Amino acid sequence: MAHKLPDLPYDYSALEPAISGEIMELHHSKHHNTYVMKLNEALEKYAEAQNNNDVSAMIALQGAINFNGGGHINHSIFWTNLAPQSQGGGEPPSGALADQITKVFGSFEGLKETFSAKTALIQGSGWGWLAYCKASKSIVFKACANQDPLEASTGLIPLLGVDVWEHAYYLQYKNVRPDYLKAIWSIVNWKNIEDRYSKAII
Ligand code: MN3
Repeated sequence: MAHKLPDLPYDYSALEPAISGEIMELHHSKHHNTYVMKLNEALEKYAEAQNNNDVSAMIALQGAINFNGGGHINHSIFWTNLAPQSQGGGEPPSGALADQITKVFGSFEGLKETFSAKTALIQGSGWGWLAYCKASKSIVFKACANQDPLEASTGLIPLLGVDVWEHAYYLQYKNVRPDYLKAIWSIVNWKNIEDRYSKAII
């Protein structure tokens, strides 16, 4: 069963001006699609290695599965974490999640400031995450390098992921990652994050 590139729940240009249509089209149809294709290739080889009982070959494929599988998982979350303003993008969270944000970060503004500042500092390529920690029953910020998938790497449950690979912003924001991180709050789909939070806390 091959993995497939999921459709975006909005048009490529629907997140403008925060993220340009050009970036969204390349990011989804080229970058994410490549992760999906390479994940499928790696999983085919993995199945072959399993058939041959070739443990060495299976181990050698772990890196490709982590990178491309992580890329597929991360982007699939990211697209649904965003929404055009006409579909609620940028509207602040409410209910239990809003209460949790105030408890942990002082306020919604405090969360945005902390998240943006820590994500801006990620060296090289990676992702900033707002996550749920089952052990502490609390939301936390976590940075991940490359395409390391949050839950498989840390046990934390992903709520909001922001991609800070240069392909996510460079065509529009050049080297100024903080400007991208400031603009993205105008298109964050807090309804999606509330849904993820309500499932995570069960
Ligand atoms: Mn990306």
